[in-house]
Amino acid sequence: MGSHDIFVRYAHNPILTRDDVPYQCNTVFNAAVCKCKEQYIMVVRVEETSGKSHLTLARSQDGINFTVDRKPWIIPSQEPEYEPYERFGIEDPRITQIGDTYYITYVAFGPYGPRTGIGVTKDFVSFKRLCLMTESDNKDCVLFPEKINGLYVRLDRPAGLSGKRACIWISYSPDLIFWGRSKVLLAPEPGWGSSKLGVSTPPLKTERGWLVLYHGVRETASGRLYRVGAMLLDLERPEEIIGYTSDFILAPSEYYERVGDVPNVVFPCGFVIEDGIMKLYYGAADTCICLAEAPVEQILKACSKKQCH
Ligand code: BMA
Repeated sequence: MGSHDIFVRYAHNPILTRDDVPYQCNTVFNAAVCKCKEQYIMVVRVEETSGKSHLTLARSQDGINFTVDRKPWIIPSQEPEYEPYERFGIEDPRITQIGDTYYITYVAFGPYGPRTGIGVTKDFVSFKRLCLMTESDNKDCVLFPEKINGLYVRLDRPAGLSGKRACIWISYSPDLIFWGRSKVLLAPEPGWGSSKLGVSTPPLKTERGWLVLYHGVRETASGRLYRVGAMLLDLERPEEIIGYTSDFILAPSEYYERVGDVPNVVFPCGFVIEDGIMKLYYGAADTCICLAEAPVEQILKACSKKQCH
């Protein structure tokens, strides 16, 4: 079995398209997911026909058939603290559950560039913003599901050299507001993710370490290719990579991943784990939402490459 065969796609992908949204929009993609009170909850990025995005909720009993809310959930804020930074939209959410609280990180997009916002919900009804936790040109931010050595931990992706060779970084915080001890975790290497990297899904705690899926971008003569790899981080010292995948583990190959508003993109933002299986939800070609499954054990096994310093 090659590492690109680890994930098995749901036979009737895509599971969500704009036709499932009860109001006018251009596309749905890049959705975060979790389970809350036995329901699957998806926080979906909806791109409006204006070109701006907001987040809306979709709910399901089986993780496959989702019903989308009749109106948007998280829209750009009008509060002076946020308005200039969310003016162009809200994109690419990730969910991290800590206790009974769901933390949602999202890309706030505005005239000064993309940055990361974070807010909380307990019921997927109300949503309270906590802060904008990165400066601009920093996105793909995920929060660890517990404090490590007394500190919150996040992974993110500052743009790097004008967006070229952008790396995944790690930072720590006592309160989710003030962040520091930032350092590079993983940098692009020649190969499938040679141009830039970014974290895809929030860290999953396993006996062997924190399992994190990330995307690798390769610039080609006909545009960017977005593919997915995985890395395993030390439980106590998450800035240490135990191993990562030498090959991608998910890549555009199906028609719905190859053709759309942005072709050749698979972009996961969340998963649900059931009986040792990762149900991975991903945006395809920036146009629809798909599902693929893989045994967590197989993904862990594929994280065998050692980092050379
Ligand atoms: C990234 C983000 C994602 C998008 C991807 C492919 O930079 O903007 O939202 O899915 O590009 O277009």
